[in-house]
Amino acid sequence: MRLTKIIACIFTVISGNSTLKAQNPVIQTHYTPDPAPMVYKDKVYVYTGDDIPGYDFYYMTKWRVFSSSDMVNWTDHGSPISLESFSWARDRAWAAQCIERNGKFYWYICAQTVQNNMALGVAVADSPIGPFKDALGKPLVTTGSWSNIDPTVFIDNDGQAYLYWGNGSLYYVKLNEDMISWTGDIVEVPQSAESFGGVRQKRSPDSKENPQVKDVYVEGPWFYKRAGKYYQMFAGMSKGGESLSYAMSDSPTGPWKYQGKIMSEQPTNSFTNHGGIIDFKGNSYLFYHTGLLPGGGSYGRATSIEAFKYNPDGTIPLISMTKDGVGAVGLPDAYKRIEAETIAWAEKCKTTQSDKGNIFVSEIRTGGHIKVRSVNFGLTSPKTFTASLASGLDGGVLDVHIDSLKGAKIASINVPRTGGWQSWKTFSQKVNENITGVHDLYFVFKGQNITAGRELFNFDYWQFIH
Ligand code: FUB
Repeated sequence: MRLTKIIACIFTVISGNSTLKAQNPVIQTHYTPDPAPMVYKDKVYVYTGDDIPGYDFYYMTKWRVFSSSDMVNWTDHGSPISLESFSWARDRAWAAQCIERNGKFYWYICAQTVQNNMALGVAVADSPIGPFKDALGKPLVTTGSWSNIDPTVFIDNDGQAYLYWGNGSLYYVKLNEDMISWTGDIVEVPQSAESFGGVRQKRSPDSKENPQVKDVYVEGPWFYKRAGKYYQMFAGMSKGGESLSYAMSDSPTGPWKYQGKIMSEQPTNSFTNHGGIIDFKGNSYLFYHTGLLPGGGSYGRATSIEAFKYNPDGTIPLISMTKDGVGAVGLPDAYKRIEAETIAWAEKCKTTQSDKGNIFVSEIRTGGHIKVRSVNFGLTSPKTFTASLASGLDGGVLDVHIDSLKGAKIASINVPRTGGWQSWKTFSQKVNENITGVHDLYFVFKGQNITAGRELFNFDYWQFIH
C-alpha cells in the first residue's frame, strides 16, 4: 500500500467516519445490561450488570467492567464486584455507575438487602478496574423502599457531588467530598408533565403493572452536565416498554424541563432500556441495552452504542438503534501485546477469569472466531505472529485472516495439548503476506473432526513482530 493511501486510511478511521463498522451489541461474550460509561484518561470504561438468561426476573449476582480506547474493540476486565462483595446484599445486583475523584474510583451499586428491600452501596478502588472493596460495610442509602435502585453520580464544577436514583420516584442527596457519605435530607424530585412528561403510579419492581400512560419517569436516571446545562436522561414509558427520555435544567437540583425522547420504543426484545451518555475524542455517544444478542431477551440484555450530535441549543436528537453501531476512533497497534479478550465481535467463545485474576478467551469451539477492528500494521510488514495459548486436551488450529473471515490467511498455529487449560505456551508463526496499513483481524478457530463439538484451547494474548 502506498504511503498516501495508508495515511488516508488511518485518518478515516481516527476521525470516526470509518465505513468499517462495529456491530451492536458491542460485547458478545456476556450479557451486559445497564451500561454506565466513564471516560478516564484516554479510555472509556463501561460498567455493566450481568444478566443470566433463562430466568423470568432480574436475578443478577455480579457487575462487570470493560474498556476501550477506540470505541469498537472492548477489553474484558472481568467482574471486580459481586453480591458477595457486600455483606448486606443478598440478590438483585442491579444498575450501577462508577466515577473518579482524586485518583479513587467510586462504584455506586444497588442490591436487595437481607431485610428484603433495595439499597444503594458504594465500593472503592485505586484503579478503574479494581480491586474494589465495599467502602462502608453497610448500605450508603437505605430507606426500606423498593425505589432505591439505579444510582447515578456526578461531580459539579464547584466540587459538589450529587447522587440521584429511584424507580417511580426520583431522589437525590448531596454527597460529601469523601464520596461515601452524604449530608442533608434525601430530596424527592417533583414530577409533572412539564418536568418529566407525566406522573406515574408508584409500583414495586416485582409488579407486572404495565400502565398505558404517556411518557413518565420510570427508572435508570443518568445525570450529567454539558456546556453549562444539566441533563437527566431516564428510562421512560409510554406504550408499555421502556424508552429513553430526558429533561434539562440550569441547576443540578432542577427545576427540570421535559425535552422528549432520545430513543423511542423499538424492537429491542427487552422490556427495559437503560442508558448512559458520554463525550469521547470529540464525539458524543449513547450507551443503552437491548435483548438482541442471540439467546437474549428481557433477562438477557446487552450493551449497544450509538454516536450522535447535540443540536446547537444543547438538546438531543432522536437516536435510532442500529446494528452497525459506531466507527473506530483509534487504532490498536499490531506490535504491542494485545489481550485476546480485546474484542470487536466474538462467536462460539467466552471469556473467563482465572483464580489469579488473569482474563482470557475460553470455551473456544470449531466455527467460532474473534474479530479485532482497525489494527494498525504501519508502514512495514510484520515477520512473525505470536500468541499465548493453552489446551488441556487435543487443541486445535488458530488461523489469522485479515479484512474478512475469508480474507487472506496470514498465519496459522497448530495448538497442541500444552499440559492443562492454564498451561500457557507462546507460539510463533511466520507471517505469509506483506501487510501494511490498517486491517481488521479475524482469529478463526478450527478443531479436528473428533474435537469438533468441544472446547479446543484457551487464548490469552497475541502480538505481531517486525
Ligand atoms: O437490571 C435490573 C434493572 O432493570 C435495572 O436496575 C433497571 O434500570 C432496569 O434496567
